[in-house]
Amino acid sequence: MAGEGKGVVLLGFWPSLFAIKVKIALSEKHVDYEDREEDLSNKSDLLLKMNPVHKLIPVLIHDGRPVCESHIIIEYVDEVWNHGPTLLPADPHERARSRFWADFADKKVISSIRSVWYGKAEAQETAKKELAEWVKLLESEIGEKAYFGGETFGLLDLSLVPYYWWFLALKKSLDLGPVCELELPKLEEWLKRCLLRDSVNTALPDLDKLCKYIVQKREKRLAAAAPAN
Ligand SMILES: N[C@@H](CCC(=O)N[C@@H](CS)C(=O)NCC(=O)O)C(=O)O
Ligand SMILES: *[C@@H]1O[C@H](CO)[C@@H](O)[C@H](O)[C@H]1NC(C)=O
Repeated sequence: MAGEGKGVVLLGFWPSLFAIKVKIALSEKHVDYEDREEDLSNKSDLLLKMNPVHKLIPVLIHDGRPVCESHIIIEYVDEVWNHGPTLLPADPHERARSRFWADFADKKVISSIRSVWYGKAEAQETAKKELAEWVKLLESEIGEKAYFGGETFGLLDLSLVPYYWWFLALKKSLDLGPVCELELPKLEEWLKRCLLRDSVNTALPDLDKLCKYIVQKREKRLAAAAPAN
């Protein structure tokens, strides 16, 4: 079956911020891979076989063997290619700090993003406030640093940049009220710096395309959830 031979295959889905993170990591490490889009409403046999536990993308298939969960994939990529870790900071405390904030985004920020995206009335209002708090927290965490990791682009930057891109797309496509008035000069400067990298630039989807996707999915979800009359 395709994907079980030698080489590197990524099972992904273009708007998925989990898949985007992995794409940036692969590109930073100059790994050649086949990017295979999944239809998440009709998952391939390969995906179900390679990630039978979660049945989620992204999955990295390296010489026929799967690696699942985006953060685990990124650390794997960092260890395996180009002579060991360069995306993870060398200092153990810095490494722990990077993992902490990447995990914070994967647990906290993602759930606010999902509720802002799909939530109705009150639930959506609450999620907007949470999202505002999370971005303010990240604005203060980057502080005067060029990158989240310090002087150089690393694991934490590639983990957070898709979140920030999604935040911009949500702001542009839905009515986020006061969230739009937030001043985030540090994050804006950081994003500009990140966008100068080919790895980031090619992995992030077109912002307008992402906005359209967000609006369409929200309408579909809300229509499906509405009681029939
Ligand atoms: N914790 C997982 C999350 C992956 C995830 O949520 N993937 C979504 C797409 S963004 C998915 O595959 N959804 C399909 C489904 O829910 O059936 C990771 O970090 O890789
Ligand atoms: C689901 O995917 C398979 C191939 O993986 C395809 O043959 C089939 O037509 C798809 N079904 C739908 C409903 O899109």
